[in-house]
Amino acid sequence: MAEKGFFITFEGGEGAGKSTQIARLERKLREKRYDVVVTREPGGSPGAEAVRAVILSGAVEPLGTTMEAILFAAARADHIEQVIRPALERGGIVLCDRFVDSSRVYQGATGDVDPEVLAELERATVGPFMPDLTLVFDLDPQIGMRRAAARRGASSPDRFEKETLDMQEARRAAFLAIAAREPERCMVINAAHDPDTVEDQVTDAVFAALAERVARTFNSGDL
Ligand code: T5A
Repeated sequence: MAEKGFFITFEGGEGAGKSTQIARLERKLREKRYDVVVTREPGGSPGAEAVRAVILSGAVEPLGTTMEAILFAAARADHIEQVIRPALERGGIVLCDRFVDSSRVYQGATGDVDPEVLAELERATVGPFMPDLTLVFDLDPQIGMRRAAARRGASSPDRFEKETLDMQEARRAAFLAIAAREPERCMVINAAHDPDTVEDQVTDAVFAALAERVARTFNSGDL
């Protein structure tokens, strides 16, 4: 979308290693003097973080998945306006842990929210702010849930971590389906490898996409 900045999202199931790789990529980009903004969903702005606490506590669950989808979308609208849009407009690189594909998968594919409602929410909130690159972290959910449980320690699982293995398998398939449908935006990362090997895949994908952006901008005469 934003021809000035560059918007990268990280998607996938629970415990796939997104946060770990975002921290590594942030370091690498800063070393190269890029203006980097690291953020996450749900959350990322004060208003959206307040919504995050309510959703992940499970307090909204009894109101149904459509209400959850509306709240995720409301949080996203605030996050875009407060954090993502300003960073992209000044030419920064935004690294966002989850974004609209998580709504498509968690609330749509496995949440039974009417696809037309989801599409309308997406149109009203995301609009032109679709990511330039989405890295889909693909991992066997059994491994992901084990990793998430190890990281969580004694604290209790959140609203979505509690769900069944079948549900997590369906989400894995739904993320892969998005990647297959939108290959120009999405790149699948094999998240089963050790962190250094995953980092190599992420680095290659991101720097190739950045180089492609520079080449396109140069060819268009905007430089
Ligand atoms: N949600 C979100 C929706 O339903 N709809 C939406 O629209 C949005 C935006 C958010 C929840 O909200 C839902 C989806 C989620 O369920 P969250 O707390 O933000 O929840 O959690 P997640 O995004 O799911 O992130 P996690 O923290 O569970 O996983 P990460 O970030 O993918 O994994 P990470 O890096 O924290 O790693 C987990 C553990 O594994 C280790 C790490 O050290 C850590 O201990 N690890 C590895 N171990 C072995 N090999 C590797 N390669 C490893 N990489 C990391």
